[in-house]
Amino acid sequence: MKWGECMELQLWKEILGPYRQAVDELLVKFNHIIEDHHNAGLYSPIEQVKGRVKSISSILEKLQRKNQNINELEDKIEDLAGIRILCQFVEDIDKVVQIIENRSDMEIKSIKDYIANAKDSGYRSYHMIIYYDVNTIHGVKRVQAEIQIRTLAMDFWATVEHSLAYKYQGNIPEDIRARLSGAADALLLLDHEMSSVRNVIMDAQASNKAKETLVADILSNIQNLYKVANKREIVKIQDEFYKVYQGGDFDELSHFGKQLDIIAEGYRAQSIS
Ligand code: 0O2
Repeated sequence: MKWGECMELQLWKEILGPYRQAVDELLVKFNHIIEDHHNAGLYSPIEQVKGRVKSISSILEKLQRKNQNINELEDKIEDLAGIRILCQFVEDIDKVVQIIENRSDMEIKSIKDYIANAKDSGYRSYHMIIYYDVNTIHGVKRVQAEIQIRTLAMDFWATVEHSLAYKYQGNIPEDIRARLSGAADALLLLDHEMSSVRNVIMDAQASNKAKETLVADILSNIQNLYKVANKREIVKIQDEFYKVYQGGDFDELSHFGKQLDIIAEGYRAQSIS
C-alpha cells in the first residue's frame, strides 16, 4: 500500500471513528433495554439488536448513486451509523418507537414509515434518523444514526432481497421480483397471524423468563451459602430446591426463593455483626 492510500485510510478512520463509537454505545443502550425488561419480569418489545458502520465501498457507491460530493458525506449520508432493532410482533415496533421518543439521549430528526407505506419492492420497515452525541477526545460530536425497526419476518425478507439486489446489481429479474413480492405478501400474513396469538405467546415467554431469573437467583444464593452455612444445612436446602423445582409450581418456587433470601440475609447480618 502506498503512503497516499495509507493516509486516505487514516482519514476514513478519523471520520468514521465517532460513528463506530455511536454504534457501540447504542448497542449497549438497546441491549440494556432488553435486559431491564427481563429483570423486571416484563416482555421485551426488542428481541434483538444489531449495528454496523457503513463500509467505505458502500459509502462511495451511495454518494455516486445520489450524485453527492464527498465533502458533504456526514450531512448527506444519514446511515453511516446503522442500528437494526428486531421485534417479534408488529405491535412491538410502536413500543420501540415510543421508547426512543422518550429518551433524552436520542433526538429524532426524521422518520420513514415503510410499514404503513411499503416500498414497491415489498420492503417493510420503520426507519428513524436520530441525532446522537458522542464524547470523543476532541470533545462532543453530534452524529446522525439510522435506526431500522422491523419484525423478524420483515428482516428475513429484507436480508434475502438485499442479497439478490447485490447479486443482480439492483436489476433483479422480473420473475424473481414477482416471487419476492409474493413472499412479502405471505410474510405480511404471517405477521398478522402471529399478532393474533401475541398475548398468549407474550405470557408464555414472560413466565419462562421469570422462572429462569428466579432459578438463577436461587442457585446463586445456594452457591453463596456454601461459603458460610454448614454442609448439612446446604444439602437440605438443595434437596428441598430440587423437590420444589420438580413440582413445577411457580408460586411454590417463588415462596422457596423468598425463604432462601431470608436465610441468606440472616447469614449476611451474622457476618457483619
Ligand atoms: P445498505 O447496503 O443496506 O446500507 P435510498 O438509499 O436512496 O434508496 P434513502 O433515502 O437513503 O434511500 O433511505 P431509505 O429508503 O430509508 O433506505 C435506507 C436503507 O433502508 C437502505 O440503505 C437499506 O438498508 C434499506 N432499504 C430501503 N429500501 C430497501 C429495499 O427495497 N430492500 C432492502 N432489502 N432494503 C431496503 P442503503 O444504503 O440503500 O443500503
